Amino acid sequence: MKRTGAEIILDSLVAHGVHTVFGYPGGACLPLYDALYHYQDRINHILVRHEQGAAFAADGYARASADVGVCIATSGPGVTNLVTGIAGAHMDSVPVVALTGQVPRNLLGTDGFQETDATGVMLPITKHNWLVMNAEELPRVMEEAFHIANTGRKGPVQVDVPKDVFLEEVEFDNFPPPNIPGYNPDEGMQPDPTLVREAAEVIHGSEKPIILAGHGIHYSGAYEELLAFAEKANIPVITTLHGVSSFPESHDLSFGMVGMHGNIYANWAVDRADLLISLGMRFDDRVTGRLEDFATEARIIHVDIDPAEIGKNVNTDVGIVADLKPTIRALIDEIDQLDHSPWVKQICQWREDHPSLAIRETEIVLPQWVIRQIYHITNGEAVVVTDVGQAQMWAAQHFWYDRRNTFFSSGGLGAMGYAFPASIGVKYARPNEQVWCIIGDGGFQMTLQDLAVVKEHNIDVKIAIINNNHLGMIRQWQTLFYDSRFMSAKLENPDFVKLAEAYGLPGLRASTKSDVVKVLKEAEEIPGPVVLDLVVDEVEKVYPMVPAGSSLAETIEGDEVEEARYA
Ligand SMILES: Cc1ncc(C[n+]2csc(CCOP(=O)(O)OP(=O)(O)O)c2C)c(N)n1
Repeated sequence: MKRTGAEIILDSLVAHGVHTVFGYPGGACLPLYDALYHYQDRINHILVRHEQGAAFAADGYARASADVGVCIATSGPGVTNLVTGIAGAHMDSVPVVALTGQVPRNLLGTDGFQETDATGVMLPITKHNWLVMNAEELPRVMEEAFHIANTGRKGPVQVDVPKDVFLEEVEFDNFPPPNIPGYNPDEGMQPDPTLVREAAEVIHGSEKPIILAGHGIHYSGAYEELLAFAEKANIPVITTLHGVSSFPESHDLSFGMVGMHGNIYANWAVDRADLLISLGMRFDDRVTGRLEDFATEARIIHVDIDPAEIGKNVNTDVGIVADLKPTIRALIDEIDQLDHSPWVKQICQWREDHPSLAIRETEIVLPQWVIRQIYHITNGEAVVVTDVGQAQMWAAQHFWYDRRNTFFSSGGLGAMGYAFPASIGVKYARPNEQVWCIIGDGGFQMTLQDLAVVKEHNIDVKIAIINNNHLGMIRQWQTLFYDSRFMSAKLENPDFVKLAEAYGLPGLRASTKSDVVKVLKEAEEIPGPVVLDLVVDEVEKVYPMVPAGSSLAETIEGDEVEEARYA
């Protein structure tokens, strides 16, 4: 059968169950858009208002589903606009296929109009990429693209296609199964039984163990296993930022998040543990604090799908390269029913004495209090997508996640502007769930143009701007580490309510506690997107905090000056 390059690409999307893609057209990919015209019954194309939003939305879609997210951009500025989103997906191991148009083959290398070395630009931030010089290659390349993106340690890939290759007609029968020499990720990869026995022995010898749960729990879907393992071994569970919502936070063994803004008792527990069982996490510096002083008394069992992670940042006593699900199952079989109640009690005592998540009683609207209200008003059932900065950390700390895979954030890259477009992708992946975008006034202004998108498609995303009229995290760092020399931390903001209205959306503002509760309730009742301008205290800081370069043991809880202000 004769098919054009563009048709082969779209057939591939359909074959992979992709029903929604996020993109922006341009000259080099117009033939792909022309083909899309005929696929509208099978593929829903969401026209974002900036390509960065397409990459973020594809990322959100992928994280919230078990599928690959797809974004489309044209050559030159289109592809360079994708870069931040793709870099974020790469850092956070999110499966995304970026389809990019390229100048026609005869113009390659001539500095043609809108020519960029797109595969060169994307090379370090994709798991793999291809410049497809012949439409005959497309069936193989598309299969490989989906396969590589969504297997092993997942990640973004890019397929760069010259304009005339989209148009080229070739004989096409079917998509060949991927066959990539040297790339054989074994899905459901079983752990080495000897290593599992070794790990079990180490666990049996430990008195103060901690489970550190990371992003890998979500990717492996190892929720039941994590729960059963923690309960059988009676081991406290502490998560990384990406591990949030992998273990029910109301569970007796849950002690929340570790790291730069982790709970002080969680940080102390990791600091003083004699064993860390690290599951699908990568010892990022935001987790470990000063590496030399990280968990110095602990032996380390590290399970990860990516062999490159074992021993990368910390020395490992038992390193297991495998899928978490079968590995945790094997560990459950191998260990005895254990009792670590003195250790659990000790951490509970720290929590009682140092309640990191307690919120001060104040007249003024504290941002963390607002997050808690969102939790209550949604009955804890919202899917939360956060941006980057203070609001991100408060959302991770003060919304309690009992439901699986309900917290999404730009963790590794920490890209402001992520949350709003990503929440659009999340909503397409989970149409029946309430999606809340929690974002700072700074971050919202990076990608707010997609208000047009949520209006156009009536995408029911609640946008909660935690508005402190500042780049809050910058102000916090300038206060703490630059003697309060505030440089470019204050924001002159637009009227977000009028802005919402200009886009044809409801906008609600609240600057008192009672109004916050009122507008959150109103937002819940509106069957569609809403912009909430939640005006909060301008100077509140995120605590606890491990100052950059300090160790987890040096976590600070708050400062007396702050406490005195509210006394
Ligand atoms: C694209 C990008 N630029 C700059 C930064 C550095 N940065 C981290 S947090 C932050 C302030 C965020 O301010 P806002 O979005 O208002 O959120 P807040 O911290 O006030 O909650 C900045 C500038 C970043 N993370 N991403």
